[in-house]
Amino acid sequence: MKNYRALILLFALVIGATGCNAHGAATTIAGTTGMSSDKPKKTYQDLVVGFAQIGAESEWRTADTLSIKETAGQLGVELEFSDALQKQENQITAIKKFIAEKVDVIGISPVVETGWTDIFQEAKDAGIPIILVDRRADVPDDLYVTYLGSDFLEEGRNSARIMVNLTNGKANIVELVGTIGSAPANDRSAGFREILKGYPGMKIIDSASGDFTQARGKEVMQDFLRKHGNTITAVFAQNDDMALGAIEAIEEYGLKPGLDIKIVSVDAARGAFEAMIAGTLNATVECNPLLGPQFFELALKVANGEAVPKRVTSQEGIFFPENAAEILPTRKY
Ligand code: GZL
Repeated sequence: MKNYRALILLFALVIGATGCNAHGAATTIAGTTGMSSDKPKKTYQDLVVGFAQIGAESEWRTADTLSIKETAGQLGVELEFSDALQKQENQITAIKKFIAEKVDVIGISPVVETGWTDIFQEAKDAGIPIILVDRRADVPDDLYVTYLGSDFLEEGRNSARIMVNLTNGKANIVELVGTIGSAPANDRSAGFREILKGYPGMKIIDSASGDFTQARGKEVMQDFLRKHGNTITAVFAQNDDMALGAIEAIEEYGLKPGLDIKIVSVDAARGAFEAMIAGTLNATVECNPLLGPQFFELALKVANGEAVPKRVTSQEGIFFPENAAEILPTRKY
């Protein structure tokens, strides 16, 4: 009798430790979605993905969201999409919802780098893999499967190299920083300063966050002009939206953006090309938001338990006023 009970107990334990996600795919114990050899491979049409987007703060983000949604529609993926209005607590709530819905894969662009370990562990315990898209999270490697996004450090380095050339190695620079604590803000600042170390004539005389928005970028630039006036000779804007805000502020102050004050920004969104054509922006370093196709390709592989690289970077260029008019019609965002 004892053996029979033991057998029943063992059987119950095994069943209790495994579960099924939204679509019947068995998940193995403690957090990995494994595919037994005899299970049929998932296709895009039976894939359910939860995506926790940051918000709609910039042209870049709008293009990124469009790429995710359009690609899901084209592939026939069931997409649960959440816009967090740039608040981490809303992204955490979204992940909890995706876990409850037992989606196959979770994608997230973390608004800031820290504060994710607990919720990512919950997803792992539920057997739902996480893909980082666009921005990095400061978590142990086992809590996400892969990170798809740009090399923000190199974007900062390239911005500085361009600024040195534009100013012949001598400038009083004000820096418009992105969202405080975000990977792009941290890395673009670090990469920019790494290059400037070699140029003592390049001085950062002020730095403040415009939170990646045009409105805040304008307000911060107005503050800089009140404090430093025409001693400012250059602006490093960590995205195009803040650069456009700075351009407005500089014009209202009575100086010529692009001439009196050189401006370099990041993203290479449509507004930047229009500003370069107007002569008010001197260069933009591309940060590609069209991550939808790569994201869903990774998501399907991950859902089928296939190996994927831990880091996937997007290819990007640098653009200048000389050929902005010719390139603008070819831009997708
Ligand atoms: C960068 C992305 C940044 C963009 C901003 O990959 O996270 O966030 O540079 C956007 O425009 O708001």
